[in-house]
Amino acid sequence: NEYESYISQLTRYSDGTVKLRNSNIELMDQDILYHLALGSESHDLIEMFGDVKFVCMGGTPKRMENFAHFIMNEIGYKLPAGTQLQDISAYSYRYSMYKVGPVLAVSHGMGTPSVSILMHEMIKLMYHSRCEDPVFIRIGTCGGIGIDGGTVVITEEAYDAQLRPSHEFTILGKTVHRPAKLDKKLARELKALSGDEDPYDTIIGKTLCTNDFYEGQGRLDGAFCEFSEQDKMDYLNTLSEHGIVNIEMESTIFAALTHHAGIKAAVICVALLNRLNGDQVNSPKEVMHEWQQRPQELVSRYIKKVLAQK
Ligand code: DUR
Repeated sequence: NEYESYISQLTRYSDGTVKLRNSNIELMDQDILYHLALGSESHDLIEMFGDVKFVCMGGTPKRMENFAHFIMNEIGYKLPAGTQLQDISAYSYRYSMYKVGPVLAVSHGMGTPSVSILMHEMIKLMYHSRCEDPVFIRIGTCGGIGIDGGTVVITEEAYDAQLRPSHEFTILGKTVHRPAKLDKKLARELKALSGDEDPYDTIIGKTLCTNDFYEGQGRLDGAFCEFSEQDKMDYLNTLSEHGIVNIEMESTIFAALTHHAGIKAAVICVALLNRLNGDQVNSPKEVMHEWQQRPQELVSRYIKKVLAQK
């Protein structure tokens, strides 16, 4: 449609490389990506990252390091003899980043502010590196609503805590909303890669994004709780009536900034529990570890499929 082609003109050069919607950047002598420990002059970003096609993000450094090793094996990528995977952003002491051929695995921390800072720098990294048509995928965890722990959820649309399909920014003291849109086609493509043989469900649904894990997600077990169990259940049921199947803390900012940048994006989270049954995350750690492989497995199938088409 018209809006999409407008966004695409704003955000893409004809060769598919990322255009920045900020003319200040090209006027600067150098651009320091402070929280990644990279810079446009200190590093040859085109040489380092020019071939990146898939940017996979998740909360913790360890999970993303595991993902990097996993995807290396899956796509049969060989590191030069005698070398090891390295955390490219180690000296930021903020985020971790691993590169495996066309795949970047980056940790984004918890919640909106952390993801927001990273997204600005990752989008600029795509621009400086002249990456062509990169796809961003968040691989995360969430609380399910009416779904079992271990279920994989592909986000169809992200909603803020007031059930608006957008992310609210405060810029120069003013409130700005940007649509929290994800690529519907990509979501369907990912869903199609979930196998009938998988011993768990993979579903597409709406995701609620909150600014807190406890009171913000209607938990009864935070340091404070000034609502009743009935209030909590009423709230979760209202969410469910709106088609919301899971709750996490990053989807609206991730969707809003990728969409604003014209970057194709998806959010895939595994549910760690069914919030209709409780609030504590108490499954054995081996079980949760296995569950967290599930979104990675789906992303791997997608990456292998795209690479095979090239
Ligand atoms: N998360 C939630 N709620 C849950 C389970 C997981 O927000 O019930 C996600 C988002 C956040 C981190 O990054 O995991 C909090 O544990």
